[in-house]
Amino acid sequence: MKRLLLTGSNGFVGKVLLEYILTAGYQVTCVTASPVKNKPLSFNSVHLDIRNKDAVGNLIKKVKPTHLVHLAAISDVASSFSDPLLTWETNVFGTVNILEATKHHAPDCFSLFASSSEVYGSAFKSGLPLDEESKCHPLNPYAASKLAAEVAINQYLDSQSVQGVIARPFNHIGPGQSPSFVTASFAKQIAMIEANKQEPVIKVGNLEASRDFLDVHDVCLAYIKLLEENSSLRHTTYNICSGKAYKISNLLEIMLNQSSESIVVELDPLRLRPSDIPFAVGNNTRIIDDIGWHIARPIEDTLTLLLNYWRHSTNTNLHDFKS
Ligand code: A2R
Ligand code: GDD
Repeated sequence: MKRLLLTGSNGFVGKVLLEYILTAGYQVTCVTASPVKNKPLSFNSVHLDIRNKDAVGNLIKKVKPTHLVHLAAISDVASSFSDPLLTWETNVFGTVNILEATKHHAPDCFSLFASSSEVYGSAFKSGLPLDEESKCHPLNPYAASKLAAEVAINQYLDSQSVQGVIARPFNHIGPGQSPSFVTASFAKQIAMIEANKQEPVIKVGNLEASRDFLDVHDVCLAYIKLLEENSSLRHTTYNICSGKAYKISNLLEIMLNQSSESIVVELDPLRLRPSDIPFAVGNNTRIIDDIGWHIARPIEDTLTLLLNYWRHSTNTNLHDFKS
């Protein structure tokens, strides 16, 4: 029986990935930071703090996973600036706790570690799509902590017999993402305007930046493929990206065109960042060549789904996220 431990299962990606993991036939144990209210029947759920070495060790000793996906993290740049210590403790020491426990209690386990395209940082200033060999120059505590975690992971993979792979996903979006991220923010505001809950003015930050956007489902399908085809992987680090640059102003235009409201676009200086990477696009040759992953969902379709999700949420007051 394939036993999979999933950390961060309550997060944006975790909720989507869990469905794919269950469909793929794994017996799943989810790790959440806070207790789960309604105990599910289809998987086990445990709440613990990954910074707690003993709790992580005891869980891995008990479950003895054959596969592990480590998503739990402080995952946004703003939080990493406001609480860098928590970011480093969670993203680096939390990951080391998992590596240590796996090494001792589940030596045959194959682990997938979610890193981030943010690790490339100022290397993006080359203006070229970056591949996995590009030198990383992180520009914020989140990115630096993820790169430090990668250094630790690589050391365990190279010399301590731990088995695994590092994924570097680029911007992934979809329903369920916090509106602190750009496309969810735009979708929420348009939905609020349509529901007469916001004046017809959409507040935006830097519209000139370009990013490599992916549907969260395509990222999760890459994770599943990396897990399932782990014995044929030729590398330890994989970009998950489209290779295409999407300008933020173009995404906004696509979304505004889907609304019948007449909406004014207003620059909100608070949404501008002290330093913003103008162009962040990845090279996906490695993951295509090695496991044949490809993008199945055009980003335009994801934007439509996102907008409809926020229209539904706004009308039913399902969410109290701030934009
Ligand atoms: O704050 P919660 O209860 O929602 O839990 C978050 C969980 N988490 C932790 N779990 C256990 N012990 C901790 N000390 C701890 N700190 C945070 O990680 C949350 O459910 C999850 C992360 O979910 P999101 O913030 O929604 O991130 P997302 O977008 O799902 O990204 C998944 C991964 C992250 O490692 C990113 O850095 C990477 O993909 O790119
Ligand atoms: N959040 C936000 N809100 N960003 C805006 C806005 C706005 O109203 N208007 C323009 N932007 C611009 C930002 O300045 C940035 O250039 C771009 O939109 C994308 O911003 P985010 O969606 O916040 O994502 P990010 O690129 O900073 O980082 C995200 O993606 C990385 C790669 O997946 C984060 O999710 C990282 O944690 C992740 O690693």
